[in-house]
Amino acid sequence: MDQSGSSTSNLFSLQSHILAEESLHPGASGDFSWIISAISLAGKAIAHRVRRARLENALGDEGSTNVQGESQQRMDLIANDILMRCLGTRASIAVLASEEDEEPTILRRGNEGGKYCVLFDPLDGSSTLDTNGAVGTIFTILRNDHLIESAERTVCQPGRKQIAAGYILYGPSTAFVITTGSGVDLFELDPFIGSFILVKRGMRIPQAKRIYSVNEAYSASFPQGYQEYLKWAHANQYSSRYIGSLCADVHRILINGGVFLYPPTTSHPDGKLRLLYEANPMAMILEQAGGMSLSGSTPTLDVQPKKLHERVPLVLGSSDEVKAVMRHLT
Ligand code: AHM
Ligand code: MG
Repeated sequence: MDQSGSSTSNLFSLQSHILAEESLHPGASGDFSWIISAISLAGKAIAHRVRRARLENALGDEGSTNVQGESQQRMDLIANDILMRCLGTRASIAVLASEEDEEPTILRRGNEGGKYCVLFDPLDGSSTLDTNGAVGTIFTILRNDHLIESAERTVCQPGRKQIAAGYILYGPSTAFVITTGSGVDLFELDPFIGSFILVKRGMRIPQAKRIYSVNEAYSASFPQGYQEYLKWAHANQYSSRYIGSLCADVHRILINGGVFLYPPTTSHPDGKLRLLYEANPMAMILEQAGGMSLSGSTPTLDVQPKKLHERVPLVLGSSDEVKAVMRHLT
């Protein structure tokens, strides 16, 4: 693999990549690569279940709602269970927190060890599954602080403190995008050998591209500045692309450029997307790829979370496109 991201005949797996990165840090224990291997195992298992969801009659509502009052899809719960089972066995994890669960799961307390906390949205965009849409698992890894008693307060760290973040996109192929704070790398699952293979190293988002991605049907309830931006974009020959599944929309933007917006609306006055499970991991990836992410006028990564399931407005993408939105908001 060369720096431009073009393929060579070399095969480099996600596992080897993480081990190679860890070897650059003298004294690294290998705990971190165990966590990534658990997430990668979960990703393969979820990809398999997503592919067979209709055959297994696993689509549709479970009939329950999560803590945010949203209906849970059967596949949300299946993906959540797979992640819990894969990550729950890793000795270096103190706390797991899932968008689907009201409370964080404490695996280890105080001096029982556990250097890390892992937070995830098990199956983002699951409402598009019925129509064979692309969905994804979003994850982030934080350092655990043994001195903080409450698990909720432990994981309420600003996004700047994330030590790794990524997503697994279950589309026509299964893509694994990860950053550990030194660039963004893309792996694709080779289903024949069962490994995520490095296909692009050091991804860079195009600086500008006249494409916005927003649920425009809600635009009448957006704050004035967002409406002004959309008028300006219409007058400037922008295109629109919106899948309604964050991983798929962000993946397109990471590769092709453009801007994603989820502003405050009447039904979601703070925005819809969750700071800890959705906004922060995507913001870290976008910033590491040379893009930007803002929540209001604050960089998303600098927002101090107040509670586990907090929501924030989100504008992220190519830096010039995010700045164009901001010019209308201030
Ligand atoms: P979910 O976590 O319940 O799947 O909700 C998050 C999803 C995102 O993937 C997507 O960006 C957004 O909700 C779409 O919302 P809307 O249907 O309001 O446009
Ligand atoms: Mg989600």
